[in-house]
Amino acid sequence: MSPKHQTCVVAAAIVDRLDRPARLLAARRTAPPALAGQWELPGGKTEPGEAPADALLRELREELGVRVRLGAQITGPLDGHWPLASALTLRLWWAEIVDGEPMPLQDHDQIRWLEAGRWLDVAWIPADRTAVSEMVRRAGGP
Ligand code: 9L3
Ligand code: MG
Repeated sequence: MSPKHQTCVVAAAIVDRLDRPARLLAARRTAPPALAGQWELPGGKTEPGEAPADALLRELREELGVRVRLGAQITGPLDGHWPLASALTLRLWWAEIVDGEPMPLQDHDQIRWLEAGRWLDVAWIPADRTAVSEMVRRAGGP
């Protein structure tokens, strides 16, 4: 299957403010068993025919009950995507909440705002940890 037809997983690094991020939102998964208890940047799979950014807005509405504004994409090493443990790849965007208070409505049992300097303090899913480490590294760079 060409990448064009592959299911894409999309997720958001929701921060308190896009122009000067300090706090980052982490969400703890309840399923599947292999990932339950691990923390992620919230998001999910695109549906057939759905644009990635639209899928992300839908997922964040469903999972957390918030409406967000997307910022820049956070590019990973695979054509801009981040590797996942499965055959899937992950696309990430910065995001800022414009409406609603985030709540774990489905797929998560806890959410947590991580303060500046503490973005690696939770047990991230390995793929997400790689991305968050790189985000921290880039923020500290020029
Ligand atoms: N996944 C990894 N990191 C993330 C997200 C949102 C998803 N930040 C992985 C976990 C699942 C797959 O992608 O194996 C599909 O995610 P979902 O649709 O179950 O949220
Ligand atoms: Mg999800």
